[in-house]
Amino acid sequence: MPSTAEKLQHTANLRATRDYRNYVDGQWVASSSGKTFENRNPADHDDLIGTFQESNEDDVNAAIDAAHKAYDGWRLTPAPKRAEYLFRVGEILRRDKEKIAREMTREMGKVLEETKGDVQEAIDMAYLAAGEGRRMYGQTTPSELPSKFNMSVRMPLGVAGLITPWNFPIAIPAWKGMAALVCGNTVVIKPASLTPLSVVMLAEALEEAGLPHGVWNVVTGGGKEVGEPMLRNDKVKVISFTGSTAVGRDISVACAPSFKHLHLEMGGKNVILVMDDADVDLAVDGALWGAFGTAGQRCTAASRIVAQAGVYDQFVEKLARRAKSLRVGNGLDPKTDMGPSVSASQLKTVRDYVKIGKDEGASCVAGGSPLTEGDLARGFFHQPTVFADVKPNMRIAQEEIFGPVTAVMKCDSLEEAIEIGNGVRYGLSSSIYTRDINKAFVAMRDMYTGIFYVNAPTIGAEVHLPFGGTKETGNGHREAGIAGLDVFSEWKSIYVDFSGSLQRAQIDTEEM
Ligand code: UN1
Repeated sequence: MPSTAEKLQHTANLRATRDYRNYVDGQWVASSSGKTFENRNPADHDDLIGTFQESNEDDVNAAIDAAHKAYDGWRLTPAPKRAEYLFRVGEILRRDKEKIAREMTREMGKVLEETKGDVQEAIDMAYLAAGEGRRMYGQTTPSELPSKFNMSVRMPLGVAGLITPWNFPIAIPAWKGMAALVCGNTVVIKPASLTPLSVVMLAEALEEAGLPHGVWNVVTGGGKEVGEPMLRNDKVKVISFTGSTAVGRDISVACAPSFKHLHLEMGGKNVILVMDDADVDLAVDGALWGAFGTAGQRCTAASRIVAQAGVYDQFVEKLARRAKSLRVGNGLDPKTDMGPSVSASQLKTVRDYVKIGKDEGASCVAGGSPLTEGDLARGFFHQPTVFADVKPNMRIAQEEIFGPVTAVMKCDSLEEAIEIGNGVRYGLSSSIYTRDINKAFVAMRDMYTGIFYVNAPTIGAEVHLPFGGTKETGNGHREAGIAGLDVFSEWKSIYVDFSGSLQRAQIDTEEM
């Protein structure tokens, strides 16, 4: 008898298991290593999605050479023309949204509604970048001298190396990729080894859109074998990485000697502040979605909540009750609220932190255990877990867990809530629930995070605003929005003197 997992996979009409290749210079090619690795469904490890190339330095260098060769042609293609390819990619992704989302749920685990959102984010980004092809504004500004014209324009950098994570397997590659391409760069992308198919599907869309060969290249494999050679290669002019702070630091060090441009988007320990005057039910809705959406595997996840004393007990009781009622299972099942952790090691991290929280003396008021009944034994499932009575200095309130665990703390005032909120080494996202507009504006001013929400959880960024964070979350850059173009371009200031004589700036100007 087929299991529920098998039945779901069957009705979803998923791709047959197969051997996937790298995409280099417009061709689907095998790695020179002759080796492959397996990609399995985190909700059902008996389900083999396919094998992918376990690439090496030679493969990476070949892809970089192809991107380098394609660069001049792409750079000199007018930006509105480049944008037309991206618009077509948006159309293709829109047509295939449901199909791509189902494959993504199978490879990453999050529920179908969320993987559809992930594809939608890639579509949004394709359209945003396509529109930008006809803008990409620089500045024109008067000169201090007569008969002289001043302006600034964006220049592309060359080959962009993208190293992307598994939690938003197509949205984040699209954030980086669409911005890189519209600016005129060519791309080599190394997808996370847990979710290579999503980036292969993105490459298929780019191929169908008719992108010139070599402009977009995909090389799958490990960080050491594929990522590191990218950092060493002088033809790569900019690296954009999303992942852990520890890996981001190593990348930063590796890029420093050659002054490679570098954009880092790293950890988060995001916080929701719930004030005494908040709509508590709304705050519970937000906390539930923020903490357990994507099984907590978002950089923006609401992994901390600070509730004011007057609503603390009520908030904890309601959140715990709602967390216990979430249905955990295969993300292809429409009845499922929350899918699995992405891998055995991610599940182990969750289990380790649950133990740490208990040992630290926090009260586990919901969840706290892995789920292994029936079909669930074939995946990496864990209960949605709520800790209460957490102290701000506990490890569960300081360290990124990247799983379905949230830590609730008590505070007496807005000032204390903000102090606790800012008291971590990360600064990606924060939010406040309050009906008092003054409190909302104080928190908006004083929370030192790159993203801030009022009466909404810490997740839910839209593609046309800058995305990124402060402190150890980032290195001062933002992606998405117009700000994302700054990572993949640099400014050229241009002065045209049409006076026919030598005019010296700062010197040949009349004193007032
Ligand atoms: C991430 O967590 O890495 O705002 C990206 C959000 C999503 C993007 C998250 N739109 O949660």
